[in-house]
Amino acid sequence: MEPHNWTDIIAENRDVAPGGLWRPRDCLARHRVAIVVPYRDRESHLKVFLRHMHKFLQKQELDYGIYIIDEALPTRFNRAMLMNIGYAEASKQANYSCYIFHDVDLLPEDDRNIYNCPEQPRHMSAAIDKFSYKLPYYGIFGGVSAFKKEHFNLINGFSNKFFGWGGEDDDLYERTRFHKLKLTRYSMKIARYKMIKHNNEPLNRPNPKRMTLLYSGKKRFKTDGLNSLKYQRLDLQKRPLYTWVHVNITE
Ligand code: NGS
Repeated sequence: MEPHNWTDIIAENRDVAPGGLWRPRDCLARHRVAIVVPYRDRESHLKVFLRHMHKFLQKQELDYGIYIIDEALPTRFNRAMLMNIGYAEASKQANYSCYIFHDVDLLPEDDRNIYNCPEQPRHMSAAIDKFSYKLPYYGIFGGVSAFKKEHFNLINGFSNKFFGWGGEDDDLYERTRFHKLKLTRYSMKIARYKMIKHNNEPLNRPNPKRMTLLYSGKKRFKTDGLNSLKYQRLDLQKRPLYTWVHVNITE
């Protein structure tokens, strides 16, 4: 049994404009924030995510839009490439100054976890319940990360080469360091997230080449990323609670 149906979730969020856009009515928000979510076949997560996120972001009085980047079958899932596509597609829709790259199964727990982009890139999901709210290793950069537009451009976005699970976030960390940017985090009390439970996906198996790609990544920072991004946009729909971008990519 599904805990919520779309009709109810849409009804709870009447203020959200088509495409999943919202802005405060009585003040001008300082930041325009695009939330970019890589996605494939996780409808039950998406419902929980949207219910949580619209309320959460509105409390922060942000001017935001939610972009769900849905990868068509049969290509292996490429989380990083979907982030790059989300960046490119959201940029065509509005003049965002801040991009938050967000897994669909992570829910921020603390209202002090402000979804803006500070001077330096921020790893947002430092304390996840699944890891007993501890950081698994210092350079971990997966889950949720925030970049100012200029910084994401500077590092040439994510690599497009990581198909399957793992490594793409470590490569992002290396790109960030290489460009002399500093990874920042909120305190572990604030950066708390709940992970929605799921079984490991058969379509997102660990990529056996991820270590090789990671170790040779530096050679490709300049040529593999936003400037080499190729995809086919199959559809874009401004759905009631999010902008849906359906894309085809090839390996
Ligand atoms: C590392 C992966 C990262 C991943 C992290 C946490 O080993 O991509 O585990 O994963 N790096 C490589 O595989 C090279 S988690 O336990 O959250 O699924 O983000």
